[in-house]
Amino acid sequence: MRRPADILPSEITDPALYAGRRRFIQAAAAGTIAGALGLPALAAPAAARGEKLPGVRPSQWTLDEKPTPYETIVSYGNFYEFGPDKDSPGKNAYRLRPRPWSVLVEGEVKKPQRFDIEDILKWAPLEERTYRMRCVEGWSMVVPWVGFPFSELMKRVEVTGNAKYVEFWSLADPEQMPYVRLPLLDWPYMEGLRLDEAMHPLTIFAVGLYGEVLPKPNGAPLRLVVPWKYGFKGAKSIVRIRFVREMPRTTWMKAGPDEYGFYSNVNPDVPHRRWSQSHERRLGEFLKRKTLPFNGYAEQVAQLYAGMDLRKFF
Ligand SMILES: Nc1nc2c(c(=O)[nH]1)N[C@H]1C(S)=C(S)[C@@H](COP(=O)(O)O)O[C@H]1N2
Ligand SMILES: [Mo]
Repeated sequence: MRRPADILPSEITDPALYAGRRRFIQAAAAGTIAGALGLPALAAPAAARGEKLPGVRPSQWTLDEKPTPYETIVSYGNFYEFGPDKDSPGKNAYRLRPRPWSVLVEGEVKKPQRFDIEDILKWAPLEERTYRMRCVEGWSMVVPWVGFPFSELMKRVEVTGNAKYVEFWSLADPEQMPYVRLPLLDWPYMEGLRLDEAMHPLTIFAVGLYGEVLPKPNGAPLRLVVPWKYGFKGAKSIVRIRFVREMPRTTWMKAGPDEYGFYSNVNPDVPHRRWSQSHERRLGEFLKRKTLPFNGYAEQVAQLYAGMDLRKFF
């Protein structure tokens, strides 16, 4: 069958790539696949969709809000390795090759190791986590991620007592990512968390959305998701994780130290240097909404920052 040229290669999936296939068949037989969990039904999608992820369970951490349509999530966003515009990732990320893929975990750990994405998918307890996401630019969406707590990965490498922070490094391959040849940002893209933030149960590594493998524009095959922080904390297409003693100087801190702080908690009371953060536009909606402290997750995360001046530590 001929495929229209506008279908991203990312959406044409070789089933043999996914080691989870056997588990998928077992899960299907047991009736536990995502489809049986009442995932949102979709109108007929415009383009071919990704492969279903097996064994995805519902989560107590999920949000009961209407998800942003799949087409919007994959076609509007930031992924500067593929260009500077909101539609650049949707147009150009077909160049990304998310298989084979591995992630090196090193630094202050007893067992530094390289994880293959196929192996991660075998052991990771995948959950559907519908999260509210807020970009520092003032738009937001609701994304039904599929992912697992980052703490599950931490257990496997045995983080030492010296580790205070963790760095997340994205791929920077000019063959796949044309814009890393330009100095848009200090490549590779790097973000960081304090250790207690990294261990928080809301912090996940996403491997999918809408029950399917993660689309390339959203950071295939795996990316960080921290729902109470601005979207840029969620590094995409991660190849290296390093546990460290010192607070890292992240890509966005280097790009604008007075505009992007290390913490980057969603905070309607602390304006960006060039614009207010008090309101946001949910993609697909006309009227703006009030931005909530910690993006609505204050009850779960505010205690992480007890005693800190959040105007200073923005
Ligand atoms: N490697 C990399 N990760 C990135 C970015 C990027 O440019 N490069 N952009 C960030 C920003 S600013 C946002 S808002 C989110 C948007 O992606 P999403 O819509 O898939 O969450 O990705 C974040 N992660
Ligand atoms: Mo963003």
